[in-house]
Amino acid sequence: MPRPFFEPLDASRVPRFAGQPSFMRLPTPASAAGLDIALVGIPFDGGTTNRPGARHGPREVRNQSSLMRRGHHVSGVIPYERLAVADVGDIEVQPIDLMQALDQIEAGIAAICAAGALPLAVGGDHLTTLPVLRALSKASPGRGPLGLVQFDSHSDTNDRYFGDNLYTHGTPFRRAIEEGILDPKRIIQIGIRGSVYAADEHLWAKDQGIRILYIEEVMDLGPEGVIAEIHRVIGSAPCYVTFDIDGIDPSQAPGTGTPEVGGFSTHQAQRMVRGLAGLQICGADVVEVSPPFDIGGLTALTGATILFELLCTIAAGYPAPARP
Ligand SMILES: [Mn+2]
Repeated sequence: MPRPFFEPLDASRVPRFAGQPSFMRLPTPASAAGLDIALVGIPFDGGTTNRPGARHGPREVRNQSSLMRRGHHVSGVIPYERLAVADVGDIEVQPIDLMQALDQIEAGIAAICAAGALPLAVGGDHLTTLPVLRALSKASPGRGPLGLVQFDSHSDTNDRYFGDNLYTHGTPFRRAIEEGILDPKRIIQIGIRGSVYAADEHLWAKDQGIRILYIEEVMDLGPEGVIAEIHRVIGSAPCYVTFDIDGIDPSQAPGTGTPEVGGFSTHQAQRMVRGLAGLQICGADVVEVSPPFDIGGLTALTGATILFELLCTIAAGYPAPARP
């Protein structure tokens, strides 16, 4: 018998910044079959309007996620005892053609949904959330528009950039509302701040009924007040959770493309994510971690930690195993 030879991943198909080490040091099955939650990377930042680099996010979040232990120190939840969780790798997405990339990302998430698993994704820039939402919507056609919990310093509801470009990381939630995927009256945006292009930049979002919590209100309310407002806006119907790492203050998460000073802290972020327990979450992501701008892996570690918090928050809704 000849020995089996192995080839490196084909770099013309899977870009060299994609591929794995694995999230949370979990196994890396080829598909989501049999999983409850599929951790998945989306190494694409072609929607970035200023400083690119988030395409490198999944790999560095995987690296830093090796610091995560099994259990949550507050809830006691060990997600791996309650749910089948694994890292299904990166979605195969080429970095050149934006419209093709959106289709590739949607197809990758659709395969996870078809296997019956809930996607927990790591971007990539914030445009990657749009094809994730499209796939979730098509996977459950009778469900109706989703709610959205968005941690972010930007609303990402602008109309177009540099002429008539509709698809950038500043527009995904406007497109998702237009496409009927999101119910704007069940969207809450937490941590919005920073200089704007125009004084009425958020007018469209507010006119749709989006609840914008500017950072000033977030700080005045504190995590408990924000959590109460999230539950009031989202209610008991299904929702998606998207965590843009630039919602956190750049002193604690500098590795991102569009930092805005004056944000909430990592601790406040953790408290708010834990408060999502009880929501009917059908998918979630952490986006905009940009390793080229990072310092000592701090932002990737923050992204990995938020990913773990999301995982534990979702798992808290499932029964704990019986103890002997
Ligand atoms: Mn964003």
